[in-house]
Amino acid sequence: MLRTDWTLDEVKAIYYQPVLELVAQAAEVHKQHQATGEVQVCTLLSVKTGGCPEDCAYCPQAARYHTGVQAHKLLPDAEVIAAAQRAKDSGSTRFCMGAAWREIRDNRDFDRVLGMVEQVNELGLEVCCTLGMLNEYQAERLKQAGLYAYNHNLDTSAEHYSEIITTRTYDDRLNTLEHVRKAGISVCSGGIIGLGETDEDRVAMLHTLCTLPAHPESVPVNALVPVEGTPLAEQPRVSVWEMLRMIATARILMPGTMVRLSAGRQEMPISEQALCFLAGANSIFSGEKLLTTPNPDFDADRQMFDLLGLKPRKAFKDVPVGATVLGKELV
Ligand code: SAM
Ligand code: DTB
Ligand code: SF4
Repeated sequence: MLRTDWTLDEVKAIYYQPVLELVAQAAEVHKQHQATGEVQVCTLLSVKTGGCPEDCAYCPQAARYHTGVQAHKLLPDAEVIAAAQRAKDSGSTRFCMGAAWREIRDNRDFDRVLGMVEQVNELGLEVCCTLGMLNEYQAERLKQAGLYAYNHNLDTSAEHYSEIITTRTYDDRLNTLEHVRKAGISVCSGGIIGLGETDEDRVAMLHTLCTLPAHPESVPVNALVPVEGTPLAEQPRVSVWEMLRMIATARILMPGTMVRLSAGRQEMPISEQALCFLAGANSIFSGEKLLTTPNPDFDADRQMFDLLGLKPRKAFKDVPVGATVLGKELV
């Protein structure tokens, strides 16, 4: 039922349908496999900002671009836990800590992040981290500390990757995902559109995601937030039709996965976001900042939920029907 043997032609046939047909098909799959009407509210916190040695062309945190992002070292534990508690009190059920690292290193900072993971987990939140590349042993330590999910995006297609990032390879990315999977941590991996890639690149990225040995439990779809000072600052904003194509195709290919409408909501009217939920998105990031860029706050999102009759989704529900994931009960 959850297919990992999709061919590229099959993915193309889905993706290139007239957009409303595609959305209608995705809405059908969404209804069959997911609790429509529920959207998970997640919150991000940049626990270590800026000064990153990588050259990701979209990223305001790369040291080599001058973006005006206020860099800071790893935040004190108390500050992070207080932010997690505030997120929980505002209705968030997943808390993702991001660090502008190329990779995890076995040092004091990593030990401190492990302590943060433990404490956020104790709050009853799905705790997620995005800390760059990691090895098997580091993934194991995160798992032991209580990490629920790890985010590591493919970002774009293998073909387009070197146009966007030269300081690491697509295979590095895939290896990290393998280590996360092997440690029994829930995999969160998706991409960004609006980087100057073609539709073929978008199709290829979706194909890579849905033919991994197991579907990621979570696939974030980000629209590029163009940031001044980065090489992609002048990229035109992506349209809702492009977001819909990505979200709907992801939903059809990976019916059991949480598809997350991620970066790019700040400029999206509620009507456009509603279409994304119809097409299969069932999660948002809420709170006035993503990692470094503005995002709708909890109040704005609460109003949107009221208007659309959406319910916030409970924690620990991203278990594909018909599969045992992380040893949890099937829903
Ligand atoms: N440094 C780690 C890494 O790259 O894996 C973790 C943090 S990094 C900022 C997490 C993800 O944020 C990136 O993989 C990318 O998909 C997304 N991202 C960063 N800047 C973005 C932007 N301007 N617009 C949309 N998404 C962005
Ligand atoms: C993801 O796919 N999107 C989030 C989360 N995973 C880490 C990050 C979006 C960052 C947008 C740019 C910024 O705020 O710095
Ligand atoms: Fe560094 Fe991550 Fe930004 Fe790339 S996306 S520059 S690795 S913080």
